[in-house]
Amino acid sequence: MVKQEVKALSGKAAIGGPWSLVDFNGELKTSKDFHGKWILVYFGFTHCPDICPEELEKIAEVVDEIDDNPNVPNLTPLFITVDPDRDTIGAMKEYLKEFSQKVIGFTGTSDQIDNVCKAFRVYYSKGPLDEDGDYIVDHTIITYLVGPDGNFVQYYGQNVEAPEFTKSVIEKMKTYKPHYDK
Ligand SMILES: [Cu+2]
Repeated sequence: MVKQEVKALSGKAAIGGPWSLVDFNGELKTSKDFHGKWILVYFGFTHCPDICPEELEKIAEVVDEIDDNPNVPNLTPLFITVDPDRDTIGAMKEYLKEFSQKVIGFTGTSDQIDNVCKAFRVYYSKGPLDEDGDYIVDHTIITYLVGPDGNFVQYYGQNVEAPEFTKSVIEKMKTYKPHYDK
């Protein structure tokens, strides 16, 4: 992530907001369905060669640590695809079970994906097709922590390792004050 993006993210303007997507069981879900829960939101795609697998492993580790901690609430991880053409609900389900039974996969129409990416200020761009018709999708690598009121709390970049990440989530949970003003 470039410096400017970090700056933008730490600004006052809201990150996140309402969204509606289709989960990997084929059910239409909205951000409201997760009110009352702590969630992690990560954007990626199942054909991602190395970054998404690494980030998903990290997320799975953080979530297990949090869920094992009796002093804090549980954490629900969401994986939202930036490649809805290839990431069907079946493909998402097959892929995500390799990492954790807890991660919920989301796909949707291009408009739905566009909207949620804009809300979280996630950038994504489909690359050129190679000779096999394969392509990669360049995308922002950030995991967002969203509180039970549905508001964004904190973001974690690729450089944040699982122990530091876990520690921060615990701290955010313990010092949390909800804002039910939406
Ligand atoms: Cu990726």
